[in-house]
Amino acid sequence: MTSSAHSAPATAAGYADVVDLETYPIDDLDGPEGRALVESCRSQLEETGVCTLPGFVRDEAITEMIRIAEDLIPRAWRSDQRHTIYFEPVDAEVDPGHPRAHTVRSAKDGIAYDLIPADAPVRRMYESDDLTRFIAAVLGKTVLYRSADPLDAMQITAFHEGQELGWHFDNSEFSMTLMYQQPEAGGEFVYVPRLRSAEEENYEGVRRVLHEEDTASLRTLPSAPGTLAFFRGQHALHRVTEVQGETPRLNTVLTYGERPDMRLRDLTSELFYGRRSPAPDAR
Ligand SMILES: O=C(O)CCC(=O)C(=O)O
Ligand SMILES: [Fe+2]
Repeated sequence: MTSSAHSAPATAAGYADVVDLETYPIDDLDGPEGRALVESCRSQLEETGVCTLPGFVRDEAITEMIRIAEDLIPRAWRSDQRHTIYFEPVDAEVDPGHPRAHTVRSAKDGIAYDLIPADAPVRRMYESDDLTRFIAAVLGKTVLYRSADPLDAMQITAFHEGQELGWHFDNSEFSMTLMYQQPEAGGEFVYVPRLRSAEEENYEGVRRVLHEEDTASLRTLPSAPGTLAFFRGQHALHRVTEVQGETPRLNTVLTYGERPDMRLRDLTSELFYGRRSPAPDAR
């Protein structure tokens, strides 16, 4: 369905050692079990805005990804900055307690796609058209493309002790995450389902969450290593709490879009990876 200059050609066999295809037959979506899988993900997503698939990636592949991540951590880009929950500049027109004036801290180590070896298990899975087709089917989309960004399409994030991701709404409609390793404490993915909608920003509800006046609406996403999660982050406020202890939280965000040429803006790229993506014609 999709291909791009930096992707290896995908074959069905290319990731069979990575995904538990008995439980999650993404290589046979038209078969009865494949159809049931898509149906069950769609209804989970519909009801809660989240769908988690525990054990989607096999233990051996997870162990290998942790080894690869640890090897690459010295080359990761460390970012630590404040931003608004909308990733827009602070609104100078509103009063300081308003969500549009509120800033949060995000601090993480980003390992860019172009550093991840071509034969890394999860890279082979990401670059298979079967996975892209499965995600499109769950989301009810007729076309879906892997991101064309050579740094951001599939990255690994490490959160070490003291690092965190502040409250935010995603710019993209949904994201796919895959957990490799959880820390000893903290590093929890906390979210508030449907806090805003396309029609209603619900600033008062958002303000109450940011100022800890509303804690009853908070949910924590269970994500043991190997769990693939679908998350609609555009309308659900979410964060990753500060990591405690020596073991880093390691995961991957898989990026997709409805256009084949999706790339980060230079500023975002500099922020998260410390460099700009090479121009398409330079690759
Ligand atoms: O690391 C996670 O679990 C979520 C990351 C996230 O929310 C994001 O990258 O926007
Ligand atoms: Fe997010």
